[in-house]
Amino acid sequence: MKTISEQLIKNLMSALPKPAVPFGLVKIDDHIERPHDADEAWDFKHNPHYHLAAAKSAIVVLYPYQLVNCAVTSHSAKLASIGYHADYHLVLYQYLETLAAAIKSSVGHFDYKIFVDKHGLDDVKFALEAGLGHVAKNSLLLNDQFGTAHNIGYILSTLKIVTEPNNLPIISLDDYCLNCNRCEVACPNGALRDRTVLTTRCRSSINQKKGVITAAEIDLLGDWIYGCDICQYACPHNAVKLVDDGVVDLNEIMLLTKSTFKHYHMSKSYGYLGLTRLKRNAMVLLAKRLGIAALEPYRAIIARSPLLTEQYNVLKGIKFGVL
Ligand code: B12
Ligand code: SF4
Ligand code: SF4
Repeated sequence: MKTISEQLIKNLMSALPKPAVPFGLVKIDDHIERPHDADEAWDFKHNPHYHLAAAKSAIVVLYPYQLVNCAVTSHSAKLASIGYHADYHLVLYQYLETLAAAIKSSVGHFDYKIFVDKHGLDDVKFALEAGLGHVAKNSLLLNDQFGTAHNIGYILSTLKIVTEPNNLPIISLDDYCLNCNRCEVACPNGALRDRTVLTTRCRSSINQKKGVITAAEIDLLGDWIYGCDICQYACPHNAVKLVDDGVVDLNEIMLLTKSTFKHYHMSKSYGYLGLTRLKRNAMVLLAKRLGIAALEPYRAIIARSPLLTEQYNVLKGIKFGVL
């Protein structure tokens, strides 16, 4: 079995052509306690051995990003900061691939699997166990240096980690939230309770859901076509930069073709939503702000898609207070 020390990882990371990122290590137990009724879905979410049978450790990395904010007009909408920047799924995956290759060239072959958001397992839990921060009241991992504006990724591998006995990762007992509750107050939908998100009320959850957005959900949507950063803006541990290109034009979204969508949007973190869901969100925001008449120029486009037609029918039944 191959071993690796924390110091070697640090040295290899500092030689990579990317900004320094905080990292931590997690030792994976040989035996994972499973509830008696655990099914495949449970294993996918909680059992590292389901993903890599001989997993011994994880190298967990926080990849910071700049939070951005900007003004919207009646026909534009905001993208979450992770949608403004290059797609973190790709960037962070590539970063971890490069790190894994550097480790291989140093210690020789080992098996590994990379996780960034969509690959299974609970990312916040891994970062927590790696001692990289604590779960904040906005439910995200809060790191003392980078606040909550970072993405989490890790290399699950068969490498045995060698740490100094007094240098083992400690689950953070610090709580940088203390008596603060600015995020809970700032959330326009009251979606934050007990450090978890009430997904039925969270705009980020609603604008990423599948299917039609119901009348009750439309009421909860704000200016966001993808995600929502309000509970991160509110946090004193985060810095927000004002930009003037952080919005998308809703009319332009309605006119996108498959190829223009692919060209301009597929390489962003919201590209996975696909063209139809993006148009669904644009339709909802246009109708909410300007009334159903704002969709008149797009009736032929809407008629070609069952989801957009269904969404149009929901919107038709709502009486909007037009801006
Ligand atoms: C599903 C999901 C969502 C859903 C539901 C979120 C949720 N909290 O359940 C929605 C769409 C709402 C969402 C929104 C966002 N998400 Co999200 N999401 C995920 C995903 C894919 C799975 C999370 C999950 O399984 N939730 C269901 C169960 C496990 O939730 P839970 O039991 O309530 O556990 C949550 C909390 O309780 C807490 N938690 C974990 N362990 C512990 C332990 C203790 C003791 C406590 C108290 C809490 C706690 O973290 C868990 C995940 O949020 C993860 C990636 C991953 N693979 O883990 C990213 C992830 C959590 N999301 C992320 C991001 C960036 C966001 C957004 C900021 C994006 C945006 N701008 O819109 C928002 C933030 C909303 C918010 N305030 O949380 C990042 C968070 C990075 C960080 N700093 O923590 C992750 C880790 C993706 C990544 N790899 O970077 N997300
Ligand atoms: S992402 Fe937006 S809607 Fe969701 S909990 Fe945070 S502030 Fe509330
Ligand atoms: S706003 Fe306050 S309560 Fe919310 S995550 Fe930041 S420090 Fe914690």
